[in-house]
Amino acid sequence: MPQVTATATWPFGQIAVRAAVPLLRQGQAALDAALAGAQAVEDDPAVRSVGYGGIANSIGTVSLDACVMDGRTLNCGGVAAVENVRHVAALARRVMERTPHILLAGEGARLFAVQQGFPLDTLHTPEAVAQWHKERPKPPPRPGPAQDRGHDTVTVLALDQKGSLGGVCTTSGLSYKLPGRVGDSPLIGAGLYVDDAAGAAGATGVGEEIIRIGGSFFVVEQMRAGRSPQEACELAVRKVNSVAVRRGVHPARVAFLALDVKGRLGAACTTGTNFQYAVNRDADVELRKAPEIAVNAR
Ligand code: SD4
Repeated sequence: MPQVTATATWPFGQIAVRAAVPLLRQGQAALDAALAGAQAVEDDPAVRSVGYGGIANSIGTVSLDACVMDGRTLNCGGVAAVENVRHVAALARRVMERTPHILLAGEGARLFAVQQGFPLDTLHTPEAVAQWHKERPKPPPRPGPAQDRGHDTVTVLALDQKGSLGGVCTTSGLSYKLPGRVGDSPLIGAGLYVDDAAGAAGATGVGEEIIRIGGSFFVVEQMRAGRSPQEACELAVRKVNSVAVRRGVHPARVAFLALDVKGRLGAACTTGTNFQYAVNRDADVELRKAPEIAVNAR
């Protein structure tokens, strides 16, 4: 029986791993456990970049993106730019299970949430509103590279007792983004990709740079080609770096996290990203720091 594994992005990923691992140990499927982990972070008002208490866009609206993917079947679902729904990862799963589609956006996604019995909620906390007023950029965003003014997605990857993988990604996205902006996080292949035949990968950071290289799919395809999760993440960061140099916007802030069916982990980030991720170890959860790959690294 494989050793169950749960890993999640950033220090608040510890909340997700703590919620996911007991479920994996009980024999639950990887996707169920990853979703429970992601939801625990969505519910935490102290996490200012996911779910309830997320930082708002440029006009003060909290707009969430999420997706889920099941490595057994490649079934997947996502929701983008959704307002007033706290559990957007669970909503993404409903898209996967109860519609013929993969991605619902904006008002349609919110309507679907209501039809599915999700409560409509305010996602603002007094603390997040105060932070928004204090830090919001003046004047509003202009054309050019996406600005890194604060973000942090939780991506949870899990390996269950049957040796299957599942992944979930959920975020309020880049702070102060333009209304309607959608990042990598709800896009299958960008913010998340999971295939039992190759591995699971998730991304965090400036979504525009992740989408541009098809980030998570790229990582999984490197594993399919025989590379370790660590090698695969490093190659993806090198690719981001080379594109960022070509576009004159380096260093782009991006990180990747990967897990394969043997339970091997990989993680890497661009310089200055200071990416950490949580993983279960014995009875506890450990926080690890990913290597930073410099722009000119060979
Ligand atoms: C986005 N990738 O919306 C997300 C933001 C984020 O770590 O991860 N941050 O672009």
